[in-house]
Amino acid sequence: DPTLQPHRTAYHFQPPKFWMNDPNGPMYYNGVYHLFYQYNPRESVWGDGKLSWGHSISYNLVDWVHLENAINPTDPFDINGCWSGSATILPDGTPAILYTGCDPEKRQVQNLAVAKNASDPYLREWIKSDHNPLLAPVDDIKGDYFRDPTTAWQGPDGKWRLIVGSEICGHGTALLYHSEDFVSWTKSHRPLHFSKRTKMWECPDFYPVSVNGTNGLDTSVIDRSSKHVLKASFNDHDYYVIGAYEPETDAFSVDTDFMDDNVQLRYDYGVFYASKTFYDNAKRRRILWGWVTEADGESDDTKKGWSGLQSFPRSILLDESGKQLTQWPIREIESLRTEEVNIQNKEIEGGAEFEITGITASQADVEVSFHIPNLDDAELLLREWRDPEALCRIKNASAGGKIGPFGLMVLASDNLAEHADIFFRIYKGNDKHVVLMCSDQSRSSLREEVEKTTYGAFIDVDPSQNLSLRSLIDHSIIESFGGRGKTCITARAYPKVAVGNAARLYAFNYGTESIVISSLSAWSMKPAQLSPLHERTKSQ
Ligand code: DQQ
Repeated sequence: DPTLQPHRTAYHFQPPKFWMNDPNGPMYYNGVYHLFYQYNPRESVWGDGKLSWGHSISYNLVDWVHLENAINPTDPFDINGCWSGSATILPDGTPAILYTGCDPEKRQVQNLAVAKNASDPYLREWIKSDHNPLLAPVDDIKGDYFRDPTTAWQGPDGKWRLIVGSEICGHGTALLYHSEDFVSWTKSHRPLHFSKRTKMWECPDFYPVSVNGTNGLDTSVIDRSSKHVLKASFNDHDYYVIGAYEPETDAFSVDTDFMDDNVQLRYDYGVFYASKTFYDNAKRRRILWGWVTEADGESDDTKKGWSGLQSFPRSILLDESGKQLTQWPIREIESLRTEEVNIQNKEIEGGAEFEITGITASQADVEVSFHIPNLDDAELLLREWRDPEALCRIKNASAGGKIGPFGLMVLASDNLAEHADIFFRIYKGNDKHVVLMCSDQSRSSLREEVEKTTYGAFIDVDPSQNLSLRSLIDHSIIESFGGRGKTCITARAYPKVAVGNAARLYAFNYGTESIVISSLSAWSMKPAQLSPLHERTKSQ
């Protein structure tokens, strides 16, 4: 009932109820997409961590059928929780899951489970290996710093490789293991990578990306012209580095390292954590899922009966520059679009806003492209404004400027007592213009007890070209993509008034210089179908 559940999403993945965190083992197998996830089947909080792997399947990555849990904490090697892990499809076609188990002493170990019956289209049953645990924390690995195995990849020698997140001597580390048979694994003396500038790495991910290509690459692909991405989750964010991987020696040399003084790359500059990619060989793309946590309180989550979303799946590619990734909602999302409004070549004068009507603003997909007629008068970027998030907090949407703030006001009430703002500001830097993207939730709810964080990042684009923004709005989540997916910011908002049909959408420009909307398209979104298996078979 939407009046009782105004913040439940319509097309972002959620289980029917209770707590969900990290996406686990996403894969495409025999025509079916699988998503597993960290799931507490008892309540809407992470609680004691005795989590299961929830399991849902889909034919289009939009509509989902919820199945029974795939893995539950029932054995000594996972009795205190079945934690995050990844899927690998073995050469004989067997889907295999490697996951972290928490043992009776709360030590973290790595376990294997395989699909009981690979010809069951839904892969409902999973058998844990008799050899579990496969990996235990030995030597300098601490028992509580050893988790989240990746999808394994095969080297030219035919051996499997995988990495596990860890912290060794206080440094975030991707431990590297080798195996001939997927069951017995040996730790390499040299980790794949580590960083003295970070602590524990959670949920590492490691995969090839093609240079100048429009397709994704399967995890084991060895292509001398490709680059590799290493992602690690720490400090509440998913950071990545790009580098060159040599499969013969397992040497990985990064272009710029984690927490570099000048460049720090993140998948998303808002709420987005413990993400994982998989290769979709049906459509030859690499797809990214990320956990988007709640920003309301635990008691709200208990009252709502649920907590946690997954981001809408994004396809992920290396940007033309080779220096960063770009992300874009997978095109299947377009099947949910219904009523559409279009605006072309509309000037927004400084200090103006206008409402975009004709769609359901609480459940929408909005794409807009701005043209900036005159860049000459851009304000100077001051030296002390190095931190984009801090700059977005000081220069929020109500702080006037010259070129910007301009952008969208979403989940807005009709008197603008509530609104979340996604906007740009253009500055003059040392040798070029600097584009700032902000997602400001500070006025997103009249409720006081919810977090209303403001996020921000610079986008590496040339503002003399059109500047684009896409926002996926879904009741309590706003996923925004600036510069065609160069900078992504996901935010949560819990409006009190601007819910359901009361929500409005505006475009605004509170700078002094005029801005032109070269084009804007906005769509109402149909709800995705998310249902348990038995309901689905009833209605078919
Ligand atoms: N969540 C899992 C861990 C992982 C963490 C436990 C990241 O495996 O390190 O629920 O959110």
